[in-house]
Amino acid sequence: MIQKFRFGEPILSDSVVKDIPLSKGNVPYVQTKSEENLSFHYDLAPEDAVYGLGENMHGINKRGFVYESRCMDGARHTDDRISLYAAHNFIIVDGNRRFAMFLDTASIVTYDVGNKNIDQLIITCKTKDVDVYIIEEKDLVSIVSAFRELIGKSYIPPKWAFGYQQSRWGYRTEDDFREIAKNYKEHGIPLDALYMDIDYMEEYESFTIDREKFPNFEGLVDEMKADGLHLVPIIDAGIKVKQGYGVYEDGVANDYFCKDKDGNNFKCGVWPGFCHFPDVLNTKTRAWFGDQYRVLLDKGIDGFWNDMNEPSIFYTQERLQEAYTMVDELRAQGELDLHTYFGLRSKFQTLTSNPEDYKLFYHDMDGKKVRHDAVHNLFGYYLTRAAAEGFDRYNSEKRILLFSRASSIGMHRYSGIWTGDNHSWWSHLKMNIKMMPSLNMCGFLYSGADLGGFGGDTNEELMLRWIEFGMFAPLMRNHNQGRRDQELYTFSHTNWFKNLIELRYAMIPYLYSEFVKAVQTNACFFRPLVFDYTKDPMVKEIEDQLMVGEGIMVAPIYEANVRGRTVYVPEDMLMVRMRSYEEIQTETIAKGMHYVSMALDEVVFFIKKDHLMVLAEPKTRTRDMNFDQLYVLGYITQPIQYQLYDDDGYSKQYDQPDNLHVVYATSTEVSCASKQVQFLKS
Ligand code: MIG
Repeated sequence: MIQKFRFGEPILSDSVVKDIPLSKGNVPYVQTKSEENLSFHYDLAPEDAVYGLGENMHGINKRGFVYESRCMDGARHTDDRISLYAAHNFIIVDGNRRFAMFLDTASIVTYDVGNKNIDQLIITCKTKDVDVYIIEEKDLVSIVSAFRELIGKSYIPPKWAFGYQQSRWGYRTEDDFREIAKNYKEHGIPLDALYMDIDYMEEYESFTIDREKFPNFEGLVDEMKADGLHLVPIIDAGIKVKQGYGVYEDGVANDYFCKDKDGNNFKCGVWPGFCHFPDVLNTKTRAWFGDQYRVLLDKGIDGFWNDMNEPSIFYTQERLQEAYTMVDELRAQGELDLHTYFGLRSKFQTLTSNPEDYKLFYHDMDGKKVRHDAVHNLFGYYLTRAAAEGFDRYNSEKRILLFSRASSIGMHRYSGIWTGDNHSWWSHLKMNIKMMPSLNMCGFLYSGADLGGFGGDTNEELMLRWIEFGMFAPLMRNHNQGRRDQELYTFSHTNWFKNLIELRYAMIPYLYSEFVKAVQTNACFFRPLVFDYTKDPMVKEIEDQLMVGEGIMVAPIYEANVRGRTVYVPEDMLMVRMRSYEEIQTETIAKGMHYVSMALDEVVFFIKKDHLMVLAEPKTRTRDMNFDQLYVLGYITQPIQYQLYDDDGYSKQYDQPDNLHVVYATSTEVSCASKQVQFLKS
């Protein structure tokens, strides 16, 4: 059951797709206080776990920490961070009582989940204009599906986006891309996409191409396409202030940019230098911005990633001026004392992503002037929505790959997300594992982290372990800015990587099927064990094992120098150990605690009893795979049916009945009316 309560006059966010009649009276479960701020208080029982909050720090159970919904560009995801790039205001309390809350607001929200006081959950809103939804259901799975039904179906990318993807901030020329593609090919490592970071643009101007470095961009796209590879360019939110740059001139001429308090186009510094922000909260501007992608779509591009759309602000003239004044004053004073020294230092350290700067500009929300900070968390969402709506106008039949860095709930209908600038740290692999189910609860199914770690230098062991988890994630992209290259062929055991990536490809039939079904049924693709084993007291605190799709459990390694780990097996399962597509061992494993060895080059996963893993023979490109000839693994004790979802991978007719293929299996036989299927021989 969902109840909706309205406080003040919330700005419409389009986060939800269902009209819920307003309830009167008090919000149940919580104590509402409307003092300086609007806040909600709940006394946590000792056994209560708190889930949700999507892309944020710490574990699956959010207890013990403070979180904030404030889309923010910050490259160091250290334990003291309280927000990342997203604002996902969905929170579940599960224990003594069970309910969920969704706060529909584009402004800042803080969650103290038993931090200041271990027994208190306090949710504080920056604004008093909020829609609050309370969801009550019989279990966690139903709570999430009720919420997801409220916010609408998640985005589905083209099937090739389930292939392996390689990125790096540092590919600069046409030949760089040819070189990467060639190396992957020579090592026989499957690959579906190469990413173009900001260096393909002319002076970081979105929707332009540096013709010196990419004289034949069109030719490159075609050449890659012929080889089954997709080039995926980045789009930055800020539009460079520069005469002669069409997008800038067009934007100025038509008033498409956010304004400062005096009505001038708001200016701030990002990658291109001084920029204006497209006012994507305005319908006309959104259409204009979305149409800009055509320059690249026309050249055969069929995937994009939207970056810097929190929006990220490196500096403003206003804040710099303050800093200069401080320098002048302090210089005039002569010697600094400790206090003034630290003041000076912090003045410069706080130039970037400064909350004050987000109060300097305004949106024209179709006639209504709104200061940015009141709608801050909508910007990335609406910029990405602009793109998705543009793609739809361009060609409504075809799926385009799209994911964004900033997000809020609602955007999940238009695109996926990646989780931003992590580091090549073991702790970030662990965080990646724990974040995935939270993202799924909030509707972000097509998501993933930069495998291997974006910042800092990875090493072969970390890369292997990250791949061994990342091979289960819908978005499987290796991205990096470190000094050390981390393309998979740069390590010594390239064959291990080849085998692992082939295994990922082999699993695409299962991953894709489970992904689309999760979208259609508003389920989580990645789930904590407690979602499935509601009555098992053992699973409540297990956060380093996840359910993947309906039938699989993974227990990844996220620590250095270990060659195995303890796994809790919540029911009798089939343990599958794979070294390559040809080297597979299976063994049934009984419910209970087990120490399971996992060599560096092995991936181990578990299949629930009477469920199937469906595989196909891997190829070096998704398009070359035969999805009509399938192989299954399973531990079958009685006749079962598996609903396999499959489609052409491009068109949007997800509901066509012939996309569903029923696979029948017994312990000895397997069949399907519309696909060739047999047991995989181990
Ligand atoms: O300020 O485009 O998260 O993936 O490589 C850095 C350069 C800007 C941040 C993105 C990252 C990307 C990088 N960008």
